[in-house]
Amino acid sequence: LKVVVLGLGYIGLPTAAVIARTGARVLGVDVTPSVVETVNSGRVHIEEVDLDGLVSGVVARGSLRASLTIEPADVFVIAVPTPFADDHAPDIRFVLDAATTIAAVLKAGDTVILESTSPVGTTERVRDLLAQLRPDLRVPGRAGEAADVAIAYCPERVLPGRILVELIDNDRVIGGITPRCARKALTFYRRFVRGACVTTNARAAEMTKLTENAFRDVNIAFANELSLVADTMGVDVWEVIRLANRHPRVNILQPGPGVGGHCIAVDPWFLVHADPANTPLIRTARLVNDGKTDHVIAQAAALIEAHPGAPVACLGLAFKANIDDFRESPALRVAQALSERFGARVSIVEPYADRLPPALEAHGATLIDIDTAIDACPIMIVLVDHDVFRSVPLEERADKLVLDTRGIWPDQPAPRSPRDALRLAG
Ligand code: SAJ
Repeated sequence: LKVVVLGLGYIGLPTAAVIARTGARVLGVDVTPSVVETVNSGRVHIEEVDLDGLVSGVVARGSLRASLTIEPADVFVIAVPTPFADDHAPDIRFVLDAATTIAAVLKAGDTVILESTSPVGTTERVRDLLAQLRPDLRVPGRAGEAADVAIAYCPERVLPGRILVELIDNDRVIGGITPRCARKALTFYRRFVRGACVTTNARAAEMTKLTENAFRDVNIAFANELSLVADTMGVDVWEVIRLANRHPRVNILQPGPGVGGHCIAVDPWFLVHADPANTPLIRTARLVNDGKTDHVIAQAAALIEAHPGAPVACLGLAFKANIDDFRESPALRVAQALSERFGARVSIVEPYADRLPPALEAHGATLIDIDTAIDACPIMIVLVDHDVFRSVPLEERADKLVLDTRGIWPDQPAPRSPRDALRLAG
């Protein structure tokens, strides 16, 4: 079996490597020369648990290669980004580019699978584009009609930090343009997926993916809204959630400085954009989560202003714990806003970064380690729940002024909130 994976990013590269491990010959195609070179030398350009060893192994065995140009294959997997424009309209240009690339080498008997998170109807657009570019091939149409190629949508569902485990263990939803397409794609996923493979149609599979991430966003928004109310009431939100979650049918997620990453902060907009009139809840959740970041910026600024001259450490830039991914990160937004306002008073601790993003450096922020922060910074703004921050014992931070947006230090003495700090400061 020969497989081409288009897009060697956070999803494409691990997927390509896992397929290569099953004995298939895999070609990874990417538009970025440095990515192709890195993979061909057996190395990885992204940080993900165990990915480096897997990639170096399959590249050394010759099962995985990377290239800027496509080759004929039996199965094509599209794993390219689907960003959105300023008005939140989904941008499926890269998916259509990938389909155009595939059209050049497509032959009867091949399977084309879209994995990128996409607005409902995208797989049908891929089908229509292939039909237009390759009038010599019969693309799937109605159920029961014969077709030369199979086309399906199968969303990735992996969690950064657990990608190699979840690629294999998670259940997969496989949506075919027709039931025959779904069955063909299912045979492919059965090579490496241990979880259940459930088939449906392409539109339902597309909406399922958007629904999963919108569900999480709405639930995080609930936690974030609670954190604001609890603050007004002078109650510890973490304790309230812990206690409420003892109810057998309540399971509240954790508040934070907002929602980041390239999925949960993006995908709900695809639903809102498709049907604005019927999505007030999903839309509001997005606004609540983005608004939480502004709230944290205001809280932190109030704390810093109440203690003139005191050095400040922002703990974390990543969009969530224990990863090196800074895309759409609320922590980064907070750190940026604070360094813009308070300049070189603000230092950043981020064990997953070698250097600061230029926008932060431009305002005089420096990257320091956690020990230096403990020694030098009386004000600490916790923005990411990295294990290395969580493990700082009370005796090293008892006298600090802390704004803990992730609830990692439940034993921190007051002032735990900036309101308390301001009260103490008079
Ligand atoms: N977050 C909170 N509170 C929580 C949980 C998360 O504030 O209780 C924040 C995180 O700090 C982060 C953001 O939400 O900023 C998103 O993190 P996440 O761990 O919820 O999700 P992602 O973006 O890493 O991965 C999600 C997953 N989707 C779901 O859990 C429904 C993953 O399974 C998907 O494959 C991935 O999106 C994707 O690629 O779509």
